[in-house]
Amino acid sequence: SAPHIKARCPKYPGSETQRFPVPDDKVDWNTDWPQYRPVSYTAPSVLIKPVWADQDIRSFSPRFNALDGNVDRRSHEGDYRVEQGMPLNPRGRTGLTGRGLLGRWGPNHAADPIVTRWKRDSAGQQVSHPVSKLPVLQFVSIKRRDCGEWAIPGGMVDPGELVSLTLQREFSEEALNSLAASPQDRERIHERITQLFNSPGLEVYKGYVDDPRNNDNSWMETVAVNFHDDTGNSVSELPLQAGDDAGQVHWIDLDSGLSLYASHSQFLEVVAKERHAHW
Ligand code: RP5
Ligand code: MG
Ligand code: MG
Repeated sequence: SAPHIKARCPKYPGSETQRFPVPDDKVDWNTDWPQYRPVSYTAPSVLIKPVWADQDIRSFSPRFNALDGNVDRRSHEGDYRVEQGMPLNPRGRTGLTGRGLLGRWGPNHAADPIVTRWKRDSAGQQVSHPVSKLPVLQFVSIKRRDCGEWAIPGGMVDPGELVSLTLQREFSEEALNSLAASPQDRERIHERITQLFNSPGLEVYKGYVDDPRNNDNSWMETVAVNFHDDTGNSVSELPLQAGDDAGQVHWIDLDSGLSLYASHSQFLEVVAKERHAHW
């Protein structure tokens, strides 16, 4: 796989901390680099010990590469290295150690629901792309409030939570604003989308995410699953409303020119190819 890029962004998100610059040819841990002096940084929001975060590495003994109580510290990428008690990013150096904005040492597990429909004109006919001549897919995208980038409405898997539940819950929270809905409306939302989310879905990616919050000792991993509303009469008709960590929500056309958060466009490319859609 190509060396991670966003995990080496010069300025660490939400801070003024600058990463130690890591050139492409020094990303691999197997490349000797005695001059490497990564910056240590853990965000104040993590240091105050919220429930979703681990303790300081010196004050507890996590079981890495294992299911540790109900915290899954296994990686989708296989066993990662642990050196001097510290887990090592499976994709290599990032110029920063600690946890940054991430709660868990090692892998931080997320799930990404990719909800799609065919683009249609006002007469309800599928729209094809003028150049590729292939039908155009649209997906539900949210604008992240932390960085302003458009993204899949994904989120963290709670300890012990089934990924299938995370997918539906995060979609409801971020794209349908279920957290702010009345109990009645929440029930209605739930009824409308349960059928789609109970369908098997198409798993398009499982593994490391090139996320700007990553660092040498903690990183994002995800399971991205595509739920497709082929006829356009299930979620396609639901009113989208941004909620929780999403500032806006829209149906966006799938296209190779999309510039999205982390490595999300890579997941959408798989969806487009699998469904023989324009990319
Ligand atoms: C990305 O961060 C994942 O792909 C997922 O979309 C997201 C989860 O983090 P939060 O949205 O909870 O910040 O790496
Ligand atoms: Mg969320
Ligand atoms: Mg999110």
